[in-house]
Amino acid sequence: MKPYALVAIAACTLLFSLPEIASAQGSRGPATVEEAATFIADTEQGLLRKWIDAERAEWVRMTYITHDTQAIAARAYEAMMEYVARKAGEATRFAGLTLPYELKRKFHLLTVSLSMPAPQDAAKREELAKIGTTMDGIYGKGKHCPERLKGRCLTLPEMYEVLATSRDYDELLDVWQGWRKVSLPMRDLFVRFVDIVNEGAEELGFSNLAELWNSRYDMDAEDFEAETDRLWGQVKPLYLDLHCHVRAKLAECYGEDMVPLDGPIPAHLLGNMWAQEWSNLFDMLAPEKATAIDISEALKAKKVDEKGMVKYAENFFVSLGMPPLPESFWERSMFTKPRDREVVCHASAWDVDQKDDLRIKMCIHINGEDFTTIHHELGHNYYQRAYNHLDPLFLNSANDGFHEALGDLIALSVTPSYLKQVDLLDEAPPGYLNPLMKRALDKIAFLPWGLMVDKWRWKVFDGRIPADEYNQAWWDLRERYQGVKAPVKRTENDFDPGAKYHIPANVPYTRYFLAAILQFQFHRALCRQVVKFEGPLHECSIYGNKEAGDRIMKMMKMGLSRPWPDAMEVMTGGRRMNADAIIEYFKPLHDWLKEQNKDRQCGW
Ligand code: X8Z
Ligand code: ZN
Repeated sequence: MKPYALVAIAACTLLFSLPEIASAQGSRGPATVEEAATFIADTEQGLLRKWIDAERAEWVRMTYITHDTQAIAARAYEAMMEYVARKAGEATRFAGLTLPYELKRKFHLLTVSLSMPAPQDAAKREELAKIGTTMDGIYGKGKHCPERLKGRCLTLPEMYEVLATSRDYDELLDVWQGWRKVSLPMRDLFVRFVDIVNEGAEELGFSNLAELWNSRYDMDAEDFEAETDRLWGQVKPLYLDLHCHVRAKLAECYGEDMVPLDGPIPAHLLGNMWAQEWSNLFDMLAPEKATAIDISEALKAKKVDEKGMVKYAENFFVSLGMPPLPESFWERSMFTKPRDREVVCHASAWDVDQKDDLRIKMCIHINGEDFTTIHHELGHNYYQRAYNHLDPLFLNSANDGFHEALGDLIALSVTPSYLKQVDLLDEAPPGYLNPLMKRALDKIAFLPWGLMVDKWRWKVFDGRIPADEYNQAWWDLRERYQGVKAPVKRTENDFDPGAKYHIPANVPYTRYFLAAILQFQFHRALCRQVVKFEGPLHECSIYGNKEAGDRIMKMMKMGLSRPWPDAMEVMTGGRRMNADAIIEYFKPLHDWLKEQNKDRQCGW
């Protein structure tokens, strides 16, 4: 998803707390429900036009970063921000009217539609749009030029590779530190960014941007925040046991002086630039000696290229009864990093005309990680296409976690037996602990990170973290939630949050935390209720099950038209987010981890 996608959500609660710019008894006489309906219909049409213009400009910018494409994209986005701010102001004329449900919901969605709302002041709006594209451009163009390479520079995907494969402490440290130099020039921009977006949010009736973001979940912002804590509380014991075991193994590899057994883990040793997913450490953590599944090897052995990988993912959706992707998808997508220009490699999925102009933008590498990410991105595309018949303000998922969960749900069905079915494996190796460990290293390791990124931003936006404590507060949260620490001293001259894409790109992050929980709820419901699979959840694959596909389609087609618990009910029969499915999924591994940890001192 892109930073500005019309991620809205939620019903009613905030509609009538809009600022009283004009009252229902304005100069044109008392507002009526009919007028409100016409106003929203017109606004939606205008919004759609601005949105498509901005999408197109963004596509060009992200696939060809230059001074001019940045300026063009900033202009298009500015126009959209101007439109939303103006229309939200005008909408207050209808405050106080008793409106039919759909209409009431649309008024609310309009106010929360932008993740980056601008104030009505034109100069500030222009400044904000420019800051947005500048920060994103700095990230996209970022490189690290280590001395040892004598003038050759590493791109972020090349640094991923080092972090994934090297076990040399100093080499890892070099790329970890090197990448964090890229975000230094963002710091002042970000401080200003926070001021301006908060002003934009305030003009829409929110106390700050965090409140606007968290008002998209069909409940009060405060209740939503408490909900995320509740979910974290459910999964924390599992995370602590995984952390404990991984730390012990890292200590065996690097020595206890480098990885003390009672403290947080140095963040550069976990196989990933942000220590957010740890499956690249699998070789040191495989519980069973039997050969582990290596999708990278299988893809290479079968000579599957980048497009071929996307074809595998498409085939999965087709097996569920969904139509193939349109021809234009194959023509317009960006699958590999162009050699002759700067692009934003961070993967994203698009529906440029909000109908059928589906695309992905990725710098695909032939490996298992990108194989999963492709499923993730196509999940966005299939979701976008499923709700494309709805009115513009409903063109989104039930909440943003649903959008992020969909493709991951499909990837959960990429089991050893599925890989055998599609000829990517000759034989599924025996044992269940290896595939579970591999998955836990991604899904369970991710949870505290998925939560803390926005814990930091919520506090930044509401002022609890002042600008001169940005970096310290970031590391406090990383240590508290993830149990990781910076390997070298950090100061307020650094801006480590900016080294993660979603901060400069201003993409809310809690969606991924929710998705990590939701995808298992969806998977369990489909496996138990539709596939009627009675074995362990990690062995279930919905591949080829059209009834499962129908249920997913039914949920996706609802888009954002109903509160998310309705969509949840369609998918699972229940109405709450709950971590019991992810806990059940990993129970066999958790039991094994507890056994491994029984003589260890866990925690930090
Ligand atoms: O940003 C993404 C997707 C695009 S929505 C590739 N993800 C998060 C990340 O990379 O940090 C997927 C997992 C979490
Ligand atoms: Zn995504």
